[in-house]
Amino acid sequence: MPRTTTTKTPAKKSAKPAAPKKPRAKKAAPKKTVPKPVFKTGYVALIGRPNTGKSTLLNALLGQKLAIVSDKPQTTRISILGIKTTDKGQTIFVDNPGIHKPLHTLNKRMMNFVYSSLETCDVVCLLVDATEKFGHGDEYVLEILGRVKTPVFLLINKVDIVRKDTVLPIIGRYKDLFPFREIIPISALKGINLDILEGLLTAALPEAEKIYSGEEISDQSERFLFAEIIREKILSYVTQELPFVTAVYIEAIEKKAQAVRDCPRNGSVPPEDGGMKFGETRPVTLVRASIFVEKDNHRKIVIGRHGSLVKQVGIEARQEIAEYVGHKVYLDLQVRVREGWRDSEDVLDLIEGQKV
Ligand SMILES: Nc1nc2c(ncn2[C@@H]2O[C@H](COP(=O)(O)OP(=O)(O)OP(=O)(O)O)[C@@H](O)[C@H]2O)c(=O)[nH]1
Ligand SMILES: [Mg+2]
Repeated sequence: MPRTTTTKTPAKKSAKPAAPKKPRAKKAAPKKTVPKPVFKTGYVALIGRPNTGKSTLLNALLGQKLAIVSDKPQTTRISILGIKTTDKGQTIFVDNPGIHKPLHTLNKRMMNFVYSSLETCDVVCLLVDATEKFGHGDEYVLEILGRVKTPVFLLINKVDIVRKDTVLPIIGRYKDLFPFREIIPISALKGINLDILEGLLTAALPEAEKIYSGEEISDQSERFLFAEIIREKILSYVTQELPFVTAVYIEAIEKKAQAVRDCPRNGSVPPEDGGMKFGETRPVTLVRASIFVEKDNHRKIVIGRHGSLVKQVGIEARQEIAEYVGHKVYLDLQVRVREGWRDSEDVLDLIEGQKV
């Protein structure tokens, strides 16, 4: 790491023996003033090329899954806040879409999230992938950072899967290209050096009162989270252009009380209704969602053979949503063609509107 730590050396003792102290007149004891603990608050923008691990890092720093993750580029489309409050401060991490050259209106909007995050943050964390070669995309990112006035930390991510001797040359290259405040090799997935990162970030933030209450951890709605969970499951099964042309829109969420009426033969209540009596009610959540694709052949792929793909997506998404709400969930998924939705302001407004 290029960071150098300075340790204070104790002041040299004088060779002369100290003169005996004269007795002093008694003074009134000064009032003890307890220094107010310093509280640091601010926004930290997580930026970088697609797939460098920004969302993985957000989840690791917050200790829970807030953002979806996939091995496909451009997974994150809308910025998400992860708010971490401790007795030392409140760090508001902003997970952003990956920096790329935008071709569609969707991508221009994604890049606008990055630009506004760079304008409003107190510290920027630029994530780079230690397993990837430096290229034009990285030059483009540094060009954008050239316009930023705030301190920039370079986080060399995924060091858990590279040889140790590959990290130093990466540091050397980046050091010559940009005046980074800190350079830290990390692994978002394995939690390597994240405590060091957090300490340095808190130190770099301004002294300020908290912005969000201590209980808030994110700015995303339940509706947006459900849409993202469904999209994450789709991303894990599709390839080629499919990840880019798929969007999820939650049509409706209904919370209901359902009676426990399915009486199994042995007379005991079903396991998910444990502790309940027949006739009692349990909460259930009904989610109706549309999966948008651009063409009919996309629709066929997402549905899969005899509906197998969308069924599997449904099973996995339902399970995760049920874990989140803590009770039974019914999920209805429909795959619909919305030609050119990536350039339709109306559809994009609809999808983005789910976040609030
Ligand atoms: N081995 C390893 N893999 C990682 C690490 N961090 C992230 N990944 C993987 O890298 C892939 C991309 O991770 P994401 O967190 O979705 O990346 P992102 O930067 O948010 O991507 P976009 O949203 O597309 O910009 C996933 O397969 C992660 O599991 C890491 O520290 N080590
Ligand atoms: Mg992401």
